[in-house]
Amino acid sequence: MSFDTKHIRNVVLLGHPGAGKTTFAETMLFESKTIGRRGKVEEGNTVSDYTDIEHERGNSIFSTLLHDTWKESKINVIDTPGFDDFVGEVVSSLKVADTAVMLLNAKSGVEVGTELIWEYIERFKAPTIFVINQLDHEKADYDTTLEQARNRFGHRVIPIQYPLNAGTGFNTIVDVLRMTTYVFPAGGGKPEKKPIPDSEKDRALAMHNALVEAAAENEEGLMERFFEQGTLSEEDLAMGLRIAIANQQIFPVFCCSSTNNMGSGRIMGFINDVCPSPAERPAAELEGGGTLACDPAGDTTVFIYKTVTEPKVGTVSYFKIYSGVLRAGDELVNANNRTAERFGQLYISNGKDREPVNELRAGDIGVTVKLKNTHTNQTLNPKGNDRRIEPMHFPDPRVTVAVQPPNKNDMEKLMKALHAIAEEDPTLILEQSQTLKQTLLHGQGQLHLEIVKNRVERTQGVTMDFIRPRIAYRETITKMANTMYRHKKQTGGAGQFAEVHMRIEPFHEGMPNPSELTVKNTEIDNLPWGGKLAYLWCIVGGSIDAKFSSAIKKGIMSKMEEGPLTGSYCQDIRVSIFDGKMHPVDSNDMAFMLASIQAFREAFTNAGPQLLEPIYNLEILCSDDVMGDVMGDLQTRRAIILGMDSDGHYQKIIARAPLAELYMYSSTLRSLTQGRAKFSLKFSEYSPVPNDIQQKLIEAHKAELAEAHS
Ligand SMILES: Nc1nc2c(ncn2[C@@H]2O[C@H](COP(=O)(O)OP(=O)(O)O)[C@@H](O)[C@H]2O)c(=O)[nH]1
Ligand SMILES: [Mg+2]
Repeated sequence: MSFDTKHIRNVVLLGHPGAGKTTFAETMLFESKTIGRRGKVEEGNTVSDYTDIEHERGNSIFSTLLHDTWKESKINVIDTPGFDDFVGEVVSSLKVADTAVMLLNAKSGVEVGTELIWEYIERFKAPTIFVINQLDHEKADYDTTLEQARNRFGHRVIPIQYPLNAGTGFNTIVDVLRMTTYVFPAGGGKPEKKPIPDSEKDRALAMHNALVEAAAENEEGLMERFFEQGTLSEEDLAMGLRIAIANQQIFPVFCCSSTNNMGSGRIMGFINDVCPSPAERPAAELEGGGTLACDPAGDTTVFIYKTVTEPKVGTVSYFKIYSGVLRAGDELVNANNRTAERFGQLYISNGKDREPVNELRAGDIGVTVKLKNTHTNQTLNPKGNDRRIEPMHFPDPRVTVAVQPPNKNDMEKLMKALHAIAEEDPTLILEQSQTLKQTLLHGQGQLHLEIVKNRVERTQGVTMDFIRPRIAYRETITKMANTMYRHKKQTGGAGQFAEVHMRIEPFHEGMPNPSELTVKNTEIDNLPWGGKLAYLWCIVGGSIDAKFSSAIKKGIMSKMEEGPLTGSYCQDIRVSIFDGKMHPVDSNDMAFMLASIQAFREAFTNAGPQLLEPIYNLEILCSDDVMGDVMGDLQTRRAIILGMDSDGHYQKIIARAPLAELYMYSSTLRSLTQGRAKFSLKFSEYSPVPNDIQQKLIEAHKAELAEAHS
């Protein structure tokens, strides 16, 4: 059966790992009678966590598409992993969802994962409801959790429910929207509705009025009626809430115990009654400008938000229909690469179970298989229409490892496997680094990379080792040096002769011409790896013919590419060629190039050579109690603290540190803080390596060369 756009609700479950998203999803499916038995995360039998890796780890790694029906609505539910290693899954799920459901754990309140995800909720301007879960836990603390949420996310966080008896015996919720009390039977499920007890009437009424006022606030008509009548009719209240939620003016708060199956029915009811349908969200933005309204009568536009490869099946593509109707058998054209694709079968999905359907309408989310050449972030339309939904933007990688197979012969196989995974996972970047002569994997965290490794080994049968990536050092000089070099070879017939006199200096923008030299020609090149080479031709009186200038420069460039200290790129150097000698027969380009290489090497060594290393800006957010440990650890990493800022019960640390000291920082930080910190990383600049470390690096390079030549 196919659902009308106005009866579709797309929700994404978000929250810190362990908040109870997967368990909550399970109770939604159970309460809506989509499944007959509730699985448990611990027993590895939930609908959402269905992969082997998830069973082994005991938590979600991938986003999972589920669906159920509640009253008139089909609710598509995307369960997401909470770890920031898998933030890509949060981004893609938020892209296609119309309402975010943020789960808070009543025993731990607002956590680092909550904070991280909030950034994305704001970025996507997603209508959001909060669910305070685990109210049955002996340490459940509703008031503190609510207070933290209001402190962090503002007064738009407004409770619709509060628990009467949070803790081990939890079974009662006061609902201040309906002004009723829900009392659940022992096994959960459908609650009994009772009047609000006298002792709670004042509190409930005050909360009800706050809710009504907030709902009226953003609509002039409602505000007037509110002032006239002192309250709002149920219809007006529902309308006010709809508008306020769609516009992110209210983030309502609900109560729940997922394991005891208490509360999910009311939340699904609210999603059905009040949360926006896909057509009630702002029109989708198109790449290159313009927007596309979610209209079932329009041309069909399908956006792929996720692809995975499944054994036996091949490519599985998850999509949202942004406009029109998609029918099984339809042929559409990929607007990104012009491939014609047939949607042979359409499915709706509950984890690993897929059910075929004949058609899906604008706003709905579905699955298809066996598309030939269509990947995440691409859009398909009928032939002749090439609109593209604005693609998703994923965060920059935060960890890098070099990979190699234990057996060198497996390299090709490994690359193929990694390519396939990188194609599915936009947060994984595979790089063949010419500079470092290593294959690099950039990801969101060590856990992310471990999962990739696990998948490669399991599905492709290739093993791989993670090794520390080399660091892309740079070389430069700190003072001026003059040198001359004579290249002379007499072998039988024609000989080789060239003599070059050069001066090298540190280059900086706008520096005056060198004293005592007459500059005939200046070339300033931007180097492909950053920094500059200034090349000055200062030959007067023709001691070297100008035709050899480019050979001399070529010699210099060859050393700039492979610096004299450690073989790294050189940058920000000015070379002036001011004298030399030629031989009428034996001088040629080759001779001048060789002379120039030697002259440069010698001059460089005498010019206070300095290694530079990449420095990164770090931003760390951690809870108060782990701040000391985080700072202590930073001190062992040659980090410089630039600033600190406290933000609720969180501390923000801004620091700079050399990349060489940040290998696997994500996992250190996680174990140091038990997951109560997050960080981001951005390249800042190159800066000088301390002397003792420079000496060690030079020695290591010498040893490497000696080994290569032995
Ligand atoms: N006591 C209690 N435990 C819960 C509740 N919801 C989930 N849990 C437990 O919390 C753990 C994490 O749950 P899970 O659904 O995997 O959390 P997720 O990481 O947010 O998907 C599991 O051991 C669940 O059994 C709840 O409402 N009450
Ligand atoms: Mg989960």
